[in-house]
Amino acid sequence: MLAALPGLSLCTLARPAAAHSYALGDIEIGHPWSRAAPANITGAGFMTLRNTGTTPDRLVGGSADIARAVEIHTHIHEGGVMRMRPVEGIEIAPGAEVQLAPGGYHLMLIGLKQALRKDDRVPVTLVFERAGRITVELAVAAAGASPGRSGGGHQH
Ligand SMILES: [Cu+2]
Repeated sequence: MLAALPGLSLCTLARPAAAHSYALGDIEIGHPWSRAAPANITGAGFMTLRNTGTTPDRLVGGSADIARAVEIHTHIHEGGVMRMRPVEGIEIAPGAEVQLAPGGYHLMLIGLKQALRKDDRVPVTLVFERAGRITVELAVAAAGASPGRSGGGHQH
């Protein structure tokens, strides 16, 4: 098996200007991004995970210099309220694509040591059960941005 090159850019097509992607073994990480946030609170990380191989893999953790801890969260509806709940990992089946996006799975950047500013690139290390670890850069969008939109604006 070939060793993966961390940070290898695939240079995706038909994506907004800020789009960027990475490959690690059979796992492709598409457009990791975040939203502008002040220091000392909690930030979030979003991306697309794709398994191009024939064996299931799982995102099982992460870390970032900018945060005290990185957790994997999902959102659940509970009594009509959206709540976040930590999960132990996110399964990526062979051929599957899993979205980490607002309202669903996301990385939680607990205890930001500095503010996330629009257009910053924030290194975050992702750990996969099989593929191993890779450091990707979250492209910071405006507060309230949603996937595939470079501007701010409000959605929902
Ligand atoms: Cu969360």
